[in-house]
Amino acid sequence: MTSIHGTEFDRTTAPLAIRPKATEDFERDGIVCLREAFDLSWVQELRDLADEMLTAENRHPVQSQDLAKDGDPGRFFNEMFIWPRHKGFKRVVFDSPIAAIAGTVMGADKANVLFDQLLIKEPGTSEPTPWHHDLPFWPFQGAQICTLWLALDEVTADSGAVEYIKGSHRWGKRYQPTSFVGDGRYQQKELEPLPDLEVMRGDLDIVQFDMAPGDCTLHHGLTLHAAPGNQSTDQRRRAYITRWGGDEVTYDPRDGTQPMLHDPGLKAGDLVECDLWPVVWKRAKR
Ligand SMILES: O=C(O)CCC(=O)C(=O)O
Repeated sequence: MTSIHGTEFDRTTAPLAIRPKATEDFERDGIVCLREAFDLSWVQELRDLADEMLTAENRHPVQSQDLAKDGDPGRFFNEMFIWPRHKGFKRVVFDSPIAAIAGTVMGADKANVLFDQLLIKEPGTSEPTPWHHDLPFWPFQGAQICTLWLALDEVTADSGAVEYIKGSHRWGKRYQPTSFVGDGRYQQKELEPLPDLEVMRGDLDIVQFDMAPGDCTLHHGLTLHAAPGNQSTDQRRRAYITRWGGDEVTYDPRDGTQPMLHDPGLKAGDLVECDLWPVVWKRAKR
């Protein structure tokens, strides 16, 4: 047991917000939204941490970027692999219910943190997040890989809520990663190009959630998703995003994947379990 904000908290137990159906929905649709999954004290802590990162003077040369194009009136801030570099984020990863939620929803016996990320779209940001699915960006293989997207603000379609194509994790496809900075830096020749999903939109089952601070979504590593810019004039869109591996996730270093924080010291095919990708949660014996 860990003591947080004066209350005893067992972080091996996922909160009640995880409906028994959540794992079923996640498996079927590749996306599930959990309401009130995080206590507002965690949300406030993360808001403060996010704002600290926004004004940090020494940005990481690789893991930190401003993604909005020149002339965009807003700001699209991206920062990755934060917890290994910042004890405030480390506390959230290890002491909040975040790992238990990810592991429980994936139906896994354990959850390893792969990396964390802030994606912040300030009001007036026109830059959309392009359609993509996550797994081809990363040097991992496995069926239990997911992303937890935690809303730190009210999120609506207007302020940049993410859209997800339900069931796309079961299409049996792996598409070329689409670089968020708009170049072809993550080309992998064995992958097929992403079809024009905007043209196909009418035939797709697309879901988008209005979210309150503390709500989160979990999407599968192969679920296709995108997000509009933040068209609002005064509503910030701060998201704290964590990436998780469950059971039997292995290391698959390939050309054309996103740079990790450092060499994990693993061989191809090794289970993803090391200092960079530690186990944060284990299921209590069933
Ligand atoms: O927040 C966004 O704009 C996109 C999120 C995303 O691509 C992700 O969570 O993998």
